[in-house]
This record gives sequence, structure tokens and C-alpha cells, in this order.
Amino acid sequence: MAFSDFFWHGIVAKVVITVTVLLAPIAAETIELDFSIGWVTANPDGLYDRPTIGVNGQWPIPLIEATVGDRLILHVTNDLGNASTSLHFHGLFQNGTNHMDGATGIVQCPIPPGESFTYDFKFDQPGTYWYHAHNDGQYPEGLRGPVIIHDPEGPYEGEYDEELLITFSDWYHRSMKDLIADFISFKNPTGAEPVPDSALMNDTQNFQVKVQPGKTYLIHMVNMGAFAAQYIWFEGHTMRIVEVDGVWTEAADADMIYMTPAQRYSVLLTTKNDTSENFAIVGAMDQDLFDVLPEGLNPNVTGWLVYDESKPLPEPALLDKLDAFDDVKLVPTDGEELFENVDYSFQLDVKMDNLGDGANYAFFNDLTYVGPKVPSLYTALSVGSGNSTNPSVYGTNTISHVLEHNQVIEIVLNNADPGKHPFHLHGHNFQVVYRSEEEAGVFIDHEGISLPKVPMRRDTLFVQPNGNFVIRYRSDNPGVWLFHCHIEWHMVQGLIATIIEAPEAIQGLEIPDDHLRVCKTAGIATSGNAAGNTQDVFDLAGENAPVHALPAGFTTKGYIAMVFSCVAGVLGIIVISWYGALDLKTKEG
Ligand SMILES: *[C@@H]1O[C@H](CO)[C@@H](O)[C@H](O)[C@H]1NC(C)=O
Ligand SMILES: *[C@@H]1O[C@H](CO)[C@@H](O)[C@H](O)[C@H]1NC(C)=O
Ligand SMILES: *[C@@H]1O[C@H](CO)[C@@H](O)[C@H](O)[C@H]1NC(C)=O
Ligand SMILES: *[C@@H]1O[C@H](CO)[C@@H](O)[C@H](O)[C@H]1NC(C)=O
Ligand SMILES: [Cu+2]
Repeated sequence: MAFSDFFWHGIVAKVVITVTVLLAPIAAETIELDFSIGWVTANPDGLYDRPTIGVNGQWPIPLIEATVGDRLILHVTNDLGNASTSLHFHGLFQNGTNHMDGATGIVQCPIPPGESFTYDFKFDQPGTYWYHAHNDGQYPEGLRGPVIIHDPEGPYEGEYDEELLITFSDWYHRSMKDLIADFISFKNPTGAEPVPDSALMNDTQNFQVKVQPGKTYLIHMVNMGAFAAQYIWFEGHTMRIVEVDGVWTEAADADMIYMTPAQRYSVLLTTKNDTSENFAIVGAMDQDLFDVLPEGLNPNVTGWLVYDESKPLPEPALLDKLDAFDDVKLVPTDGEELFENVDYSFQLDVKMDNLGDGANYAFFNDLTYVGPKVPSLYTALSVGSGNSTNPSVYGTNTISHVLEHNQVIEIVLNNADPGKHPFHLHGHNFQVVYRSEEEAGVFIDHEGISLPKVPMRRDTLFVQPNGNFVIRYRSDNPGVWLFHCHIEWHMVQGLIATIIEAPEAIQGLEIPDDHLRVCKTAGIATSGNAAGNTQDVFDLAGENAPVHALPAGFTTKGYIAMVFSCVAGVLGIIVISWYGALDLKTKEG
């Protein structure tokens, strides 16, 4: 169903509801969908045909629309033939349905080719969301789509005439498998991320949004990209931000927004009273993130607000300075006040560094994430309630933090990396207590900082280069949730932590048979500690481990300098093959 059809259907439904509201509560619907996930060919930037992951033979994959309270039953069949998969619904709390959160190695096993798996949960929150594969760096192959959950009781109901959706994304021509092989490599010791080949607007370019004069539109926007944040603006029009990551906010005027991968905004946009001109819509990828600027790259994607199809589509003006709205200033309409009394605070220090294979990895507190042998949720459910609260059962390299139930949790994140990183917490949105400027270093304390009375809440927040942020939330959603950078390259580098929230309160959670069957097909154990030990849950012998650290005596800088100076020459080939052999030995040993 087209979005506009759904919209009109919504209007009709609303009329019916108004009539029946006195008689019965609004009946929630069950949306039942069948998704065959398989390869198709797509060429959204008009430059290159590539194998792309589609749904039911189509790409872009479907928009999923619902109303708060609806239930989704989604039957997924993996018809990829050569890759496993999973689906995560980004931003949904999955309260009571932790096992439907879609992250492989955390709450489910990867769905192998030929297998099927059912996601079944309720849409309890309004707003703009998205769904994507949460497995093996896969979503940038195309397996990501928008989700809109309508809110009949939303604070802006009646203030707009129509709803529109515009998605944004970066796009790569090569497969993730090939890109990852080149990225996590001794040939790329600085960890330079692959630069996208294009930016997309609604999964195309030169996208035309037909609008009528004198109307107000509620425009939902999602960045479904892998890497690049985008600056977004509508020439000649002001946006009124009213939603951020599923949280309604007091209306805030913005000429330009900055949207990282996984972030969402809804804005009210009022059109001109006349149709004399059309206006450019611009998405400009943040090039600060790119270590190299490939020749011929167009970092921008253009679309238009089309008032009159017979009028020209103007080229956007080039701006020297991109100055976006600061999201930390937003205020949720529900007025939830700052959690003042923190029960438990922990710190995550981010850095990038090399390991003994010469490749570049990402670290939280000097550990790089390596997935467990048993998905962490299954560990929580099988080691016994008493042992489930002991972080060690989740393994040495899962960067697990155990939280007590119904406490105020604070995470202090310090970024010792010159890049911006958009961090996402599963299962919650969080209050943004503080975000520093660039180069502020580590967070010291709150003294001298005036904290917001009603802080902005969202589920994905970027940290500035070498800066820090502080977030708080209440641990009222028992389950196993991830906290990770949403740049897919950094996920692959291990920038992931596991948050085990009140595991004693999810004991007895029933894992459906198809979830367990998928693990069996994949050859993955469903009980025991991170090493799969069911007898002694404190014995982690045989657990998955990262590659070894750099050999003693090699500083990272020296190593990088050597690789760089060697790559050019014949000598380089000899040294690198020696390193290759060393790498194999250290891995085996
Ligand atoms: C953008 O694409 C989605 C499908 O993903 C579609 O539902 C929507 O209507 C498109 N937006 C506009 C403004 O046409
Ligand atoms: C457009 O027309 C409406 C109704 O006449 C008026 O309230 C509004 O101020 C006008 N907007 C602009 C931008 O002129
Ligand atoms: C992309 O847009 C920005 C902002 O307007 C501009 O500075 C830059 O020159 C544009 N790049 C290209 C290749 O058009
Ligand atoms: C914790 O695990 C140990 C070792 O596997 C086991 O002996 C003990 O009974 C478990 N304790 C609880 C409270 O389940
Ligand atoms: Cu990152």
C-alpha cells in the first residue's frame, strides 16, 4: 500500500473511530507480513548495478506502517542462499519481547539460508523508526527500511494536513564482504573507512516531492545509512522539529539539521502560498568523516519540493559553512525531568588501535567486542537466576555490564578518537544530560555545568571528536541490550558493549521453537556461559577471543609508519608476508 493510500485509509479509519469511540476502545490491529529476503539487482544512484538485498523480489524494501498498540507478526524466510540474516526494529523498546530485538549473538542466532523465523511484538511507541539487518555488517547491502507508527493522540494532531516520509542514506557499489575484507586489514592500519559512492534521498536521486501551496506537512525523516551523517535542509523553508527518535518535542525552528545514521526527525513544514517556484532539498554527507575524498565523489544528494511541475528544478546554492541545529536543545513534550539521583554510573572510553594482525580495531575500556558462543540472552536464561547477574558468565570480550532493576543508570562516554560516533542504546531512549564540544577530552564532573531541567531524549546520540557525553535512563526494561556505535564499520571493528539489565527479572522468558531451531541449523548452542559451558558457568575456557595484541616492542605508530613506508617498495612485500606469517602463528598459538 502506498503511503498516501495508507494516509487516506487513516483518515477514513479516524472518522470511523470518532463515531465508535464512545462505544468501544480503539481496537488494535494485527499486521501480518511475509518477507522473503533475497538478492535483487538495484542501481539507485544510476551509476552501478549491484546485488542488493530485497524483500519479496523488491528493493527498496517495504515501509512498515502501524498505529500505536498494533501488533506485528513478521514471518521472515532467508532466501539469500549465501548469507545468514536477522531483522532489528531500531528504537523499539521490545518490553517483554527482548528475544524479538533482532541482534544476532545477543538475543538470537543468525537465520541461516533456507531457514525461517517469526518476529512477533507490539508497537508501543509512536514516531519514526526503521528496521535493518543486525548481523555481520549486512544492512548496507540494502536490508534496511522505514517504520512509521502513528499516534492518534499525538500533540501535533490537527496541526498538519498531510504526512510525508523521506529517507536518507549513503550507498556503496562494492559488497560489504569485500569492503570489510579490505577495511579490517594490515593494509589499512589507520582504519580508514570505505567512503560511500553516493548519497541517496528516498533511495534514489533527484527525488521530487509534490506539494501543494499553503499546506503544512509532517515530514518523517530517517538516516538509514552505514557511515555518513547528512546535513539536511529545504531551501526557502523552515523546519519545525517536533519529533526526535520517537520522542515528541516542543516545536523548534531549524534551517538545517544534522542526522547521523540511525537518527530520525519529524518536522512540520509549511509550504508557500504561491506556486511560482520549486525548491531544492539537500542532503550533504559530512565529509569530516572521510579520510580520503575520492575524485568525482558527489557528497550531496538533491531533491525538490515541487509546487509546479512545469517550472524549473533549481540547482541548490552551494554553502561554505554547514551550521545545523543542536539537537541537545530539544525539549520532550512529556516534560520528563532530569533524573537527579544516579544509582549507578559507569564509564566507556572509546579508542581505535591496532592488534597483532596489523588491522585497526575499536575499543571500549581497552576491550574490543567479540561475540560469545552462546547468544547472551540465552546465557542469561540458562545459567540460573543467581548466576545471571554475574557479568563474568557473559564472557571476557562482550564488554558486559549488569544493571539492577529500576535504578537510574548513567553512562559517561569519553571519545579518545578524532571521529564523530553516533551511539545507540537498544531497549531505551535516554536523557542527554550533557554533550561536550570537540576536543574537550574526558568528562570530569558536573560542577560548573548547568544541566537541563527537561533533557532531550533520543536513542542515538553522536559524540564530538575527542569529546564526551553523559546520558541517563531508568533500568525499567529487563533484558539484554546493546550499546554500540551505529557506524557499521565501527561495529565490525568491535565498538559494542552488552548491557544486561535486571536479568533475574526475565527468567522464564520463553524462547519460541523456531528461534531455537534456527540455532540448531546454524550449529550454535543455546545454553551455558559465553563459552558454551553448561557445567561450570564460570569456566570460560574456549570462549571466542580477539586477535592477539601487537608483538611487544612494536608501537602502533611505528607499525603504521613501517607498513606505510613498506607498501610502496619491493621490500614491503617481503616484510608484509613475514607479518602475514606471524599473524597466522599468533592466531593459532
Ligand atoms: C519515500 O519512499 C517511501 C517508501 O520507502 C514512500 O512510502 C514515500 O511515499 C516516499 N516519499 C515521498 C515523499 O514520496
Ligand atoms: C499564506 O496565507 C495564509 C492565509 O491567507 C496566511 O495566514 C499566511 O500568513 C500566508 N503565508 C505567507 C507565507 O504569506
Ligand atoms: C555539496 O554541498 C556543499 C554545501 O552546499 C558544498 O559546499 C559542496 O561544494 C557541494 N559539493 C559538490 C561536489 O557539489
Ligand atoms: C551458579 O553456577 C554454578 C557453577 O556452574 C552452580 O554450581 C551454581 O548452582 C549456580 N548458582 C545458581 C544460584 O544458580
Ligand atoms: Cu563509530
